[in-house]
Amino acid sequence: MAKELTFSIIKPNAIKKNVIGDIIHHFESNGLKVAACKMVRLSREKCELFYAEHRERPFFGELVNFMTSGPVVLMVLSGENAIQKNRDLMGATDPAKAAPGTIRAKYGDNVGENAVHGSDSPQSARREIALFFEPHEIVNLS
Ligand code: 3AN
Repeated sequence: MAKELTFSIIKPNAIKKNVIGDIIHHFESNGLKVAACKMVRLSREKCELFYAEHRERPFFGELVNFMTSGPVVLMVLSGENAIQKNRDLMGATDPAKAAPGTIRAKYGDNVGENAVHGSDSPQSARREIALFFEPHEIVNLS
């Protein structure tokens, strides 16, 4: 399996819990490396663009309100099978259904405020990374 890049967000509820370090530790201790990282407050425009595929869903407004309610940490993670590995470490979308020990089981509050985002496919990873990072901001880790 070749090295992959994936996109990760630590969401506002996790930032409030002061667990950025523990979440990054989940990644680093499971073979993923942080190839880019920044803390920002998302604009509504950028957030709506990011979640464009969910625009028609009933929870869209609530999701954008939450994701713009405080700072988030945006990261590019690098490693073997990084997209699936990150999703395994996050756990199910609904924290109540997430396997014990996963990031969402530990720090998710509900299906909306679920602590972390991770790309779900190589196409999404490419799109999401390009939305937030310039190529020169991503470290080439070997
Ligand atoms: P995942 O993030 O696990 O790939 P998606 O793509 O189904 O899950 O949903 C994207 C985001 O939309 C989720 N991370 C979550 O924050 C939010 N979301 C999904 N379903 C709901 C829901 N029923 N109510 C509120 N927010 C939701």
